[in-house]
Amino acid sequence: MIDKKLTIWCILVLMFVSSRVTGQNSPFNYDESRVPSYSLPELLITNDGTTVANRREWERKRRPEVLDLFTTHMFGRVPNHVDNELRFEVVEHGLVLQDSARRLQVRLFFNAIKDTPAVDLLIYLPVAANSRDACPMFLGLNFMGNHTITNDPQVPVTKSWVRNRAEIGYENNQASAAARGTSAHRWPIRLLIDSGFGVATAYYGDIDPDFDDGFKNGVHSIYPKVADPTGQQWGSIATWSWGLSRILDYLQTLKSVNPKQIGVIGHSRLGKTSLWAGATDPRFALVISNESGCGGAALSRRQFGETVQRINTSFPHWFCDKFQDYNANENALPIDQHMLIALIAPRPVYIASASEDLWADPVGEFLSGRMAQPVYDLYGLAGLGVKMKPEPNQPVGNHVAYHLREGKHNLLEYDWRQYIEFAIRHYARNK
Ligand code: GTR
Repeated sequence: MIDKKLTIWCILVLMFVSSRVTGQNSPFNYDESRVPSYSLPELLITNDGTTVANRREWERKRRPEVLDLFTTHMFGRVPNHVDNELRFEVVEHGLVLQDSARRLQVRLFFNAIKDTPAVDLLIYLPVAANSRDACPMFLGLNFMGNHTITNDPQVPVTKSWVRNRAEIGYENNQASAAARGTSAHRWPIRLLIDSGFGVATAYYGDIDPDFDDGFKNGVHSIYPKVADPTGQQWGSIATWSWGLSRILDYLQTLKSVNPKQIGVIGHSRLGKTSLWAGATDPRFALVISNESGCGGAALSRRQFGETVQRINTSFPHWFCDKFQDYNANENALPIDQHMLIALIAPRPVYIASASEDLWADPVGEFLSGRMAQPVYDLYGLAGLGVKMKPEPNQPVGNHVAYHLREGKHNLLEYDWRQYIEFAIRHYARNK
């Protein structure tokens, strides 16, 4: 019986992996010529039909409307009574990387009660040896626990619920020390520190474990589900984004950090999360979407690779229930993902894809950046500067930037090098 189950499971995984890479034998479309014709919702026409002519009208009228449309139809609404005042406790600090960086471990409690779920924050800051300037930072959530992003033995193994993964010793939904450093390639701390950047991360499952449990765990457990016939309960992506804002509250209090130079970054589902965090919280100085795909930077109407129906079926807890109305019904959405990018304007946004990551639709990710341009135009800011998706490893753009990294779905040093340059360029301009 177990063998049979295992075999079926393996076949499903193989089908998914092969469809992700080659697109063969897949019910999903990987053929550009089969992308349906579609027209995108108007970015600059308000719900009552007036055309937005300037920044003021965008900021006063259309932007709040678009933000509300994403909240209502896609990500869900943070309950009004959520307590945004978290408590912070510094748990540990020390010097690392031959004393060129300071490590800070901080525990965030969701509210005043000590036993509520907590988020463990791991921060590395450059030791400003020859500079009096506060540092810029990147903040991003991680997939497997803080101990997986570094070989630093001072970072404890997460005690939170984790998805089982035998290859790194995760069993019975418990993390293991065997996973230490296994995601370090995604977090080039040395490169960041040497480039003058601080970096902060937390395990996303500390905020809300990534499975569909009907609002029983993580931050959802403190604010239990109330009946909502409109289907606007906040999904997990909204909770993770909210958590990023709470972490930002803390980072902005650090003296050695420039509070106006904290960018948010995320890969894949956490790229969807960083985009929503950037849209909802203008304090994020720049936003990076690494291969965020469907529900992130990719235009839903293209139905290329992962579709709305597929994402809502595999991950019903990521979005609000209302988003299910658009399964195989993308054209009924009052929004598409170019409008999510536009919500970040006038702040810089970087969208990245990978050449073998067709599941995330690199063309659709590029196009959402291009179609957000009318809002950047209102601010007189240059965007991608090209009409077509560039060749691999040829970054393009200005306030909206893009690259297609050669290779698979991942977050690699190549990507980080582009983000660091992008941030240096923009922060130098806004000094
Ligand atoms: C996939 C999902 C994508 C993406 C990815 C990830 O299974 O279909 O939307 O989010 O997971 O987060 O790794």
